[in-house]
Amino acid sequence: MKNSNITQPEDLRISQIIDANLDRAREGLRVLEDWARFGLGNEDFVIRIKNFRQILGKNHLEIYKLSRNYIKDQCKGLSHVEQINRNSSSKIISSNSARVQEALRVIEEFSRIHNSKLSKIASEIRYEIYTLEIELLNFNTRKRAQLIISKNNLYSITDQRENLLEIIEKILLGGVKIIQHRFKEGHDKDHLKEAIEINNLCKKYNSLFIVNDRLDIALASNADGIHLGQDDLDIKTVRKLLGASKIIGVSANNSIDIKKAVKDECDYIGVGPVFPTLTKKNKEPLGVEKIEALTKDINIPCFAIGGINKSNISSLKNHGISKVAIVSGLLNSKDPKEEAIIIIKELSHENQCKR
Ligand code: TZP
Ligand code: MG
Repeated sequence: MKNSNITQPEDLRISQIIDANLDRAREGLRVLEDWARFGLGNEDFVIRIKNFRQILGKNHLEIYKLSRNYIKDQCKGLSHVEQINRNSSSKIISSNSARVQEALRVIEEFSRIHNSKLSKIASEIRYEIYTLEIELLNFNTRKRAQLIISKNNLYSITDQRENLLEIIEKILLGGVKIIQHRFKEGHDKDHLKEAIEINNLCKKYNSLFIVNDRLDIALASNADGIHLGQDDLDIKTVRKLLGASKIIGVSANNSIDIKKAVKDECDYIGVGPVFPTLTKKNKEPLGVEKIEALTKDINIPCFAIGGINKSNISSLKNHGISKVAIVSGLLNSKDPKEEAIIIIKELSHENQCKR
């Protein structure tokens, strides 16, 4: 051994423990790395995880490998029911981060006397894995939400009315996967209560719950994200306060605001009003051509909004617009579930448009 700090452990059982745990840690890291690479497409995570794997690889000395079969492992092949329950990528991230953390702790303890360098490395990487785990989970949550936004073309926005929850449930039953809670009047404590109720409904139907304007209500109701207007808090401030796991949507109605929202890394944009609407009376409609021109080169999802209902969707589709956000067209419908089904079908790919 070149490094004079490293001595043969006095007991081969210790070498065997270190060998097993270096394997364990490196395997766990490989699982995380492959998810970062193929599941998240995130190069930064891949580089960080690969670096940990390589450091451990370099420190996986012959003396450890040679002790691999010193004592026959009686526990080989033992599994736990929890392993079968890892049915989501988040659970896989958590369990493999724990696997790496535990293995590193064992290495840290058992190498302390004969290989202080390895012990220190194990301790340092273990702390970094705690942070990495949270970052991966946050990124994963946001990725999932982004996927829902990119795959779903109908976005339903609420207004304020008595039987709102009942209607929302019907809309969710119709297959809508994105709901925004929008309110302009009333008391905050009522808004929060309603937000929590809508969020629970959304979770029941695997749908996203987004709060309009209000960061406090979004945080307190544990919404999946927030929708900001041009006069609300800016994206960067909201991202800092809301964290990396949440969605931020922005209303932008001109090319400058749209470009700024994209640069500030918002997750989607609402553009409108397309048509005249009673829901936002004092805004001049932009028209379909203008919305097409504003959104055609934007590489994040753009939802047209304002005065949209099942009878004017074909004119949007003729201009290549296939994502819409609707307030009254769904809430005022006699049969919101059926209305949602019809609109989703109209917007779908079978009903092809230019892009
Ligand atoms: N932003 C631009 S238009 C609009 C908003 C919030 C209101 C859309 O409501 P409706 O009832 O779908 O026309
Ligand atoms: Mg607003």
